[in-house]
Amino acid sequence: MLKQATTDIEALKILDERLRWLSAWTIHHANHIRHSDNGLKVGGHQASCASMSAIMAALYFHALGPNDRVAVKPHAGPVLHAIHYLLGSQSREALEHFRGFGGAQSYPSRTKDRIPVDFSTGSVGLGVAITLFASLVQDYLSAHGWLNEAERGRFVALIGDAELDEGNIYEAIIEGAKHDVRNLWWIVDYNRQSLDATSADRMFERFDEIFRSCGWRVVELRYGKRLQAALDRHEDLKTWFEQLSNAELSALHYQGGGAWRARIEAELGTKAAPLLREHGDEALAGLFTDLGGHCMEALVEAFDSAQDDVPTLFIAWTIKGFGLPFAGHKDNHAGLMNPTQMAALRQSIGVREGHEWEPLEGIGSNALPGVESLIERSRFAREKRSRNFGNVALPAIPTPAGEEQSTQAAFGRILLDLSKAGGELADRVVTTSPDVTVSTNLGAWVNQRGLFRRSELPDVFAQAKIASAQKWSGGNKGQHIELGIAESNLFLMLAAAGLSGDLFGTRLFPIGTLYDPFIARGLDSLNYACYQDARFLLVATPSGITLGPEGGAHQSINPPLIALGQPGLRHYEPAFADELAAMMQEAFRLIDDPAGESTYLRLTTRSIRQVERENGDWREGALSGGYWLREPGDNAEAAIVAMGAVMPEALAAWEELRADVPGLGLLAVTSPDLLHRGWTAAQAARWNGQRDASHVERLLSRLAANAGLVTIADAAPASLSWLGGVLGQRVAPLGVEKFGQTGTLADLYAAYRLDGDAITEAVAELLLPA
Ligand SMILES: Cc1ncc(C[n+]2csc(CCOP(=O)(O)OP(=O)(O)O)c2C)c(N)n1
Ligand SMILES: [Mg+2]
Repeated sequence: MLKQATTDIEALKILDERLRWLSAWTIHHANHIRHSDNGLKVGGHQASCASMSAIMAALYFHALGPNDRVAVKPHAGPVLHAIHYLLGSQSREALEHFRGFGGAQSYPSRTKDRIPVDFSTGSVGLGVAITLFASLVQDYLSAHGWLNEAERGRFVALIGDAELDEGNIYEAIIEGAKHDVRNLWWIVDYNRQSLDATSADRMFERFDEIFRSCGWRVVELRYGKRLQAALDRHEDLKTWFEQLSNAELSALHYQGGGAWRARIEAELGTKAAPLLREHGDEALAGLFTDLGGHCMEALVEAFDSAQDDVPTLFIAWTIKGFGLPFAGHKDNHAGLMNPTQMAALRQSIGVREGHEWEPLEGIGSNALPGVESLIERSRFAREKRSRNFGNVALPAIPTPAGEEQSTQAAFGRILLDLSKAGGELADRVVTTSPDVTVSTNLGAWVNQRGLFRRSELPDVFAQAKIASAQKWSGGNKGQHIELGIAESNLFLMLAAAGLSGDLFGTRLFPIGTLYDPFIARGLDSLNYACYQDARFLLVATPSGITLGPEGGAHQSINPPLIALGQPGLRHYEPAFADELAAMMQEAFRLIDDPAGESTYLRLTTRSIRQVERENGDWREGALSGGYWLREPGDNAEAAIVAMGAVMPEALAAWEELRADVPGLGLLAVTSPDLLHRGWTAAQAARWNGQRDASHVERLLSRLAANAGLVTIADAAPASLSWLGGVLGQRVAPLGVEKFGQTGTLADLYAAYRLDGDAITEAVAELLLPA
């Protein structure tokens, strides 16, 4: 945007006030005016909004360009809605339904809000860090020729000061430093208060050191212009002011001018007499609340002087609840103004009763044209973008050859073959891994496609002719983003790359790999990625006690249950390489389909004999969650239901038992997640008059009504035991319920009851009369 004339500062100040009013009013309306039929508190954060209104006015009506993307601190959501209300992209109706069904969401949501939300926020820390990875994705797209210089932007995070306690932020800046990340503005609303209390003084001194050592510029916006001038004139006052603790400052802001005066008189005596003489109580309070984050001149100047691409942390001093009656009070986080206080605020800014929603109500005719033209100029920048789906031709994914294969090795082969075959999909795949690229079988792909680096990174070992299977040189055409061991970063990287179609108009096909147990380390970030509807393929391998000698610390147990409860993520667990190929093809389709989702593949290093197929009938069932690997007889009394790595045990047991148990079937489950979803969806649909049975109901209805199911998976048995509830059949669940340990597969399968004997015993248990 063009530099603003000085008169715009006045318009920006009016907009700041307007945002503070509209955000407070939106929250007030939801809590005090909208009809409530259950007395449930609606809530909202007037104080957290008030401390950011100036910063956000300066950004959205001055500093942001059309390609810039912003993650807004969750509790300032109403300010973002107010901005879009002024811009004309938010409706009064949505604001009137703030925190109500179908209304503006409490925290900015990409998927549920009608305004363009660049990044959803809510779980503090994650919105901050995703901007860093989005910037990395922007560099990736530029380097690959998918983004013009004119389409590049800056990534802005608006951060609460207490939010800086979240460790994921530091994991992100360490990773960012390795990748020479740029075009970031992180703006801290340093209001010295968290949810519970005022925040610790000691730590804040250190944040700038931490950021600087990661290559950031730190700009501290302590004082507004007026306060700065006053402190410059009174050296003693400045020294005194700067030694106030967070709690003392907040308390004084709350108490107001009289308290400032009494305290200064008591502690500085005659040294401050001239200043006290010049200022009445109200003026004194006004002077000390003129902090950097509330001073439009200071904000505009700071933003205007950071126009290069160096990542910049702005620490803007603010007051929580600025301009509101509970400003500075330590308990104000969820504080709500009462109707009398709201009326006083309304009057103070010249809004007539009954005209509260009018965007520019009460703005004098002198100022109005300036305000209107500023809004007009800012509008173009904030349109909602199309999400860019369906533009990539997706080839069939062939099954790798081999009578014996593990799903993990097959995954590596499939990617290698895809790379060799070339084509648009192969070019759009971007892989990433937190230091387990080699051990998750991505090495061959990386040998082919290279590491992504903005500047050329020679492979020193290769140049020195030291033999190695991994030939990893880096450059700006590379397609693998190597991350340090921080699983939260992996998921944020996948989130950002999985939003590339939305953010940049070019869809990528991100694939991330990690060990299955370490999903838990980044779980909130994974949930965050799914919450925003980012699209990616997550490959978790190895998994389960099938990992044998690696022992209990690396053997995963519960991820299938995590996946069962995770919206936006489809779990597939193949036993055979052909299933895996079909699932990967489906995962790519789901990435590029508006109604799709992300996919989680749980794989293993166990090499098993592949099955012979008579035809391709299994495929549709495998993609829907399961299929009969060995067909049951009509009204069979029992079936073995198995998933993933333990399929050889299930097949062997089936062979052994089939003579004794006529009609015994073997059901291969490929996705408990999909089976469960289909089951509940069919139940819900029946209430709408639809009679279609779900896939799992059709599969299980092949068996007798009182049939017994022996379920088995190298995972928590609850992953499959619920199948008994579908048609009321009996279940003997086998699986892993205790931490694993080292051992051979035979040792462990026997000890944890995942072997043929366990299956045989469980079948007998179900069939023998009690
Ligand atoms: C991961 C996570 N933990 C806890 C919360 C609950 N919570 C919401 S806001 C907040 C304190 C925020 O303080 P600060 O970041 O300083 O924001 P502000 O003062 O601007 O409201 C907490 C603990 C959350 N939203 N996310
Ligand atoms: Mg705070």
